[in-house]
Amino acid sequence: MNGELVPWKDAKVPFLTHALHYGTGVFEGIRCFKTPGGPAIFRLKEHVVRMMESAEIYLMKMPYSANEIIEAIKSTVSANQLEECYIRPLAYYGYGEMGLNPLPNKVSLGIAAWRWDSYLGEKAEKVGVRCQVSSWRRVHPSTLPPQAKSTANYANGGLAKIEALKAGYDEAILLNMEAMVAEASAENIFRVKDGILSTPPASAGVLRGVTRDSIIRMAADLGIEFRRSDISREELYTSDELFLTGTAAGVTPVREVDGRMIGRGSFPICERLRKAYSEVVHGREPKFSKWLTPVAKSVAPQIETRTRK
Ligand code: PPE
Repeated sequence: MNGELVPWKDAKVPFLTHALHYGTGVFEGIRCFKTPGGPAIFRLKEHVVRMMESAEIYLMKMPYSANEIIEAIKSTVSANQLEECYIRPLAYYGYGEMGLNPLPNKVSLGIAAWRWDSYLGEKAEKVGVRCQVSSWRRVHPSTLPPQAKSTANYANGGLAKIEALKAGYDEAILLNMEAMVAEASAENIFRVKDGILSTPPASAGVLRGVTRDSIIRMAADLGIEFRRSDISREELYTSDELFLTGTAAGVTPVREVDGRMIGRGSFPICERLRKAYSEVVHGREPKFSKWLTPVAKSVAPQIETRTRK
């Protein structure tokens, strides 16, 4: 929290924290994986760069440099002595002045790390998830910038997620204001048709996913033909395969959309990419080893005894 390692129970914020009231925070979701060389963080730099850009979009002055945040993330993981974990850095306007203008408030930065194994359910990556096309549209660039990973955007994804869960589905797919597919509530989406892989361009109002980018590069490496192109709602239904990608969710096939089975219910290209992704993140594919940042074994446990005033 703001440059100090503090025990989990002391990582508290005041009730009048600006971001809590007005959604004025930007964040990242990053994962650390177990590799033969010890724990390693996947595409750390890319995540931190995206966070800096999210802040820039909102004119938020980051209190630390990208390199300082990278170092802080590494020491948070190693202090928690976690071999595999999810990492959540959040920069937010803190307690200062209420009212819509966030600029008078100090920007704070916290980083948490914890074990977060399954996101869309235990069996999701193997058997696939059931999705609903949401009645909520993805935020439009004229209302909220979709490419900023801001806490505010998640009120939109949250509404879609609630609607999907209440209707008995696992996840929501949001269309943009042009009625083209944007993304799921917390994942990008890929389609396979006649052996060709595609995903909507950033201009469709999607977050530029780090997993999405990794899959695109890995598909090229595997010789899978790829196009960045808009996907219509009807093209969801006529896909041979659909799958979701995200840091939390990994690479997860979609079994059904709106109660319709996708393709023949098997997902060979998704499975190939899912396995390749697993090899890469676990440090078993030297070609992409530059994507992994090793974490020193441990600088803990002094955080157990330190409290913050
Ligand atoms: N779109 C959205 C809206 C999104 O939130 C995510 C990640 C992605 C796409 C995929 O981006 P990337 O992780 O860089 O491949 N969602 C994060 C938050 C999930 C949460 O519940 O919190 C994540 O997966 O970490």
